[in-house]
Amino acid sequence: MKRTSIFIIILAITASAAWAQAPDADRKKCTTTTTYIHGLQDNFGGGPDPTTPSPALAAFLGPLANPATYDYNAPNNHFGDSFRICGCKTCGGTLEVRVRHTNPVDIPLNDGITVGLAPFGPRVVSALVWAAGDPPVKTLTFNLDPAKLNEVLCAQKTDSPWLDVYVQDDTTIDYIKLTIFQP
Ligand SMILES: [Ca+2]
Ligand SMILES: [Ca+2]
Ligand SMILES: [Ca+2]
Repeated sequence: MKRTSIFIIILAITASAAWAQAPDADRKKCTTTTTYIHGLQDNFGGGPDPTTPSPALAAFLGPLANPATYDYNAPNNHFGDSFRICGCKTCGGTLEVRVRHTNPVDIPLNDGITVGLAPFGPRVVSALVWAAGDPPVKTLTFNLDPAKLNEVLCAQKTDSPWLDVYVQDDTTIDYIKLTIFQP
């Protein structure tokens, strides 16, 4: 199945909830909101949705067993996908990830999500995916700190830096929606 890659640029005055959380000074500097959606929003169905890892993430995932696409159901997997950002300077952003326990379930409570550039020195996000008592399907949302985001993106010294997302190892990803605020 073909990947869905929706690329929307909105000159944003209208505010999302995430936008409303940006500091006032940053909000004035950034008038462009870009949303990237990878993976079909198909509720984990319809077969696997492919990923497009950056060269650095592909090298990181290479030695790991059981690489995962979107909607990949088996436990003990390593999921990675990358987003190519237009320009390195941002006022922050948000990351939305639809997740589900794999079937069969294994040990999702120790699963982690990491956002940065493989092999993940500076990190924009480093967190557990699941908390005790969570339902087996949920949507994660992270606010992306602009200083950490700029550190990872601008260090690449390119107009099209990568942002890598890595999740392991008993979680299935339906889709990832990345929103970036820029001047
Ligand atoms: Ca699918
Ligand atoms: Ca696990
Ligand atoms: Ca999907």
